[in-house]
Amino acid sequence: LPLEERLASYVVEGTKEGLIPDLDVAMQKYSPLEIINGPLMKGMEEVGRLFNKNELIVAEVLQSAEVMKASVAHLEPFMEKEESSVKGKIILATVKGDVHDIGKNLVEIILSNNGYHIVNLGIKVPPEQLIEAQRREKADAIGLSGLLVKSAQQMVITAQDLRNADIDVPIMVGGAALTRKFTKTRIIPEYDGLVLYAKDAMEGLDLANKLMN
Ligand code: B1M
Repeated sequence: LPLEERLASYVVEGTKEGLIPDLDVAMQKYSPLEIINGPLMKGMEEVGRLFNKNELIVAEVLQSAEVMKASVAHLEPFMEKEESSVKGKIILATVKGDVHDIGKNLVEIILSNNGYHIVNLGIKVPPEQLIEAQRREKADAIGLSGLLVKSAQQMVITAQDLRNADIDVPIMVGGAALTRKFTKTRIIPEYDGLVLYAKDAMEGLDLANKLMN
């Protein structure tokens, strides 16, 4: 198989045998982010498709997630870093009921490589925990991630709870369950602060930079 297809197939097959040497070869041709957003994401999309058709079980999807995480961990030291003073503090969380964290952790890497101090609260984070963290950390923005359809609704609830706790810092939302339209029609009316949608981690960085300026 050509290199790009091999990279996608590590994710689909959930195997790490040969992965690291191939990542190193790929880095002679592509940037770390191009590798993640290209062949590795393509593999993940295929995993999602097969899982949807019941051709993969959760345990196998977990193996694929491990390959994705190992790849990101290997590529991370080679990503471009901006040596700057801290531009701002951002809390990140995957919303209550949702365990998907690969995308959120990618957002953390991109933001922290570009001058942001990140407080990553992890997965299945209930609104109360976010409220407590915001009171403690006084972050400049809160980032919510979610991949399940029900996570979109959970973001609305979270935004309402934050508002009821008198929090109005900008919220950035992202994850496969959402679209740009969602933030316009669903979250904004529920929240006093800005709610911005990022389709991927780089767009998340652009939004953060705009917010801080
Ligand atoms: Co699950 N899963 N999963 N899963 N899983 C999906 C999301 C699904 C679409 C698969 C499918 O059926 N086709 C489906 C959701 C269906 C729906 O709700 N409509 C699904 C399901 C059903 C489930 C379970 C319910 C399965 C079960 O148990 N029966 C279960 C849910 C458990 C729960 O959450 N309570 C479950 C579990 C799992 C695993 C644990 C096995 C594993 C996750 C491991 C982990 O994250 N640690 C897993 C995986 C890997 C997937 C798929 C295959 C891949 C997700 C992924 O990591 N993508 C996924 C199908 C798919 O998306 N193709 C699927 C790579 C990642 C880099 O992309 O997270 O989208 P993503 O992040 C992107 C952008 O969205 C954006 O930036 C990133 C790229 O730069 N982004 C942000 C994300 N967050 C952001 C935040 C921002 C800004 C941008 O600002 C704050």
